[in-house]
Amino acid sequence: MSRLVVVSNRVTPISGSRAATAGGLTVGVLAALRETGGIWFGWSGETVETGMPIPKVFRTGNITYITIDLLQADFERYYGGFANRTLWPLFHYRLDLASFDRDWYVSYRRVNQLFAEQLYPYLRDDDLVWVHDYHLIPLGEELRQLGIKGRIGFFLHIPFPSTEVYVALPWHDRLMEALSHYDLVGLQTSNDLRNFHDYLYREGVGYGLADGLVRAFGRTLRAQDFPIGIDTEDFARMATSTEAVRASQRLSRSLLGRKLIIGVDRLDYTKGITERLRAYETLLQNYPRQRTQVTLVQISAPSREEVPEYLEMRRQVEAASGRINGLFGEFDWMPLRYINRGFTRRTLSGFFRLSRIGLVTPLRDGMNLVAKEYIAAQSEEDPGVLVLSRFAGAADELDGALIVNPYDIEAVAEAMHRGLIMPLDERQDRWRRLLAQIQERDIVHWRQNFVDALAQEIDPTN
Ligand code: ADQ
Repeated sequence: MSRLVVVSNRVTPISGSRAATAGGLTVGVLAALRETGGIWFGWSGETVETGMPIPKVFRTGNITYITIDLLQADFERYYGGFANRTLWPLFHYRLDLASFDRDWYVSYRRVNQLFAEQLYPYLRDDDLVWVHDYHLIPLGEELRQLGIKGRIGFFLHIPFPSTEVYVALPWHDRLMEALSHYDLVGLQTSNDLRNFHDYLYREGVGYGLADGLVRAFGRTLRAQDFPIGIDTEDFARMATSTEAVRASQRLSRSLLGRKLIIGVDRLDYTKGITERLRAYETLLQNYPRQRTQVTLVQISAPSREEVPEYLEMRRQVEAASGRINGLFGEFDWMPLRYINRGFTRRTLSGFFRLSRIGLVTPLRDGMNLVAKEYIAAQSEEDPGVLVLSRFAGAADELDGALIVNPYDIEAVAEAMHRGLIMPLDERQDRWRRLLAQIQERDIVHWRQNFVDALAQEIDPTN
C-alpha cells in the first residue's frame, strides 16, 4: 500500500492543549491520518527573522511530523496577507474585505516553492501526496517542476466561489492553472464543483469529460466533491465522557432549568455571529414568553487576531452582547453568555448534548464541522434541534435540520422558536435522520473516497 503524505499550512501534533482548540482542517486531517499513519508536513507555527529554515522531524504514534519555520516577512505576506486577507475573504464571497497586493502574491508563490523544495527529499515514487487548502494551491505545480511524477491530490476546505467573484482575483488564471497540475482536485460540495467547472468553461480554459474527469490547461485530471465528515462514533463517545458530563452538569446547574441555546465557532466574520446575535435579540423581542426561559451561550475562540478585520468583528460582537444583556437582562437572568476562548472538544461535546438548540448560521462555510459534532453529541432520549444556515456546505446533506437563511434575521428567530417548542417525537425523528447521515459519511468515508480516487489511474487517451 502507498504511503500517505499530508501537507497543510499548519501542522498541529495530536498531543497537548493545542489540539484541543484546533480548527476544522486539523480536526479532519488528524482523524484521517491517525488510522493509516504516514507523514504530515507543514509550517511549525514558529517564525524566524533570518536564515534558511531547517525541517524538524519527530514521530508520535504512527504519524511522522515534519515541520519548518517561516521567515517573519513571509509569515506576514503569505499567511497574514495573501492567505488570510485575499483568498479567505474572496472565497467566502467577501469581496468588500479582500485586499490584493502583488508582494503578497509573490511571497505566497515563494513559500509554496520553499515547501516543495523542503518536502522533496522525503518523498518516495509511490507516495500519495495529499495537499490541503487554499494556502497551498501552487504546491503541486512546484513539486512537478522538481520532477515529482507520482500522484498528488488537493483538497479545498473552503468554498470554491462562483466565477463572477473568483475572477476578481488578479491571479485567477495562474491559480487555476496551478490546480491543473494535480491528479485530483477535491471540493466540499456539488455547488463548489459546479463553480469549478463553470470557470473552466467560461474562461475557455477547459471542459468536463466523462467519469469526473476534466481537461484543463491541456492536462487531464479528476475533479470531484468529497464532503468532509467527522469521527462520529468518537465524538458521540466523548459527549458521555466524565469530562463532558462534569462540564455539562456544572453548566446545567447554572441554568436553573432554562433551555440552552448554543453557538460555537472560531471568531470569524464568515460565521455570521453578529447576525446570529441579532436573531436572538429578535427572538426575545418577538416572543416575550421566551424571556427568562432561555440562555444563549456563544463560545467564540479567538482567531487570526493579527488581521484588522477580525479585531473589528470582535468589537462588533462584544457591542452586540452588551446591548442584548443591557436591554433584556433582569437582575436574576442574563440572556446571553458570550465567551471569547476555546474549550476542549470533550467539554464542548457535553455542552452540545445539554442544549436544546445548536445554532450554526455561517454566512458562508465550506462544510462546518460544528454542525456534525452537534448532531453526534445528542442523546436519543432528548435530542436538540440543529438550526443550520443554507450557506454552510453541511446543509447539502443535513436536511433534517431547520435550514435558514442567516441574513433573514426574523426567519432565524422563528426557527429558534420552532426548535424551542418542537415536540419530542419530531426532534427524535429529525435527529435519527441526521445521525444516519453523519454515520454513513464520516471521516473514514471521506478519507477513503479521496485516497481511492487519488490512487485511481487516469486514462491518458481520455
Ligand atoms: P473552520 O472554519 O475552522 O474549518 P469548522 O468546520 O466548523 O470551521 O471546524 C471548527 C472546528 O474547531 C470544530 O471541530 C470545532 O469543534 C472546533 N472549534 C470551534 N470553535 C471552538 C472553540 N471555541 N473551542 C474549541 N474548539 C472549537 C475549515 C472550513 C470549514 C470546514 C473545515 C473542515 O472553514 O468550512 O468544515 O475546515 O474542512
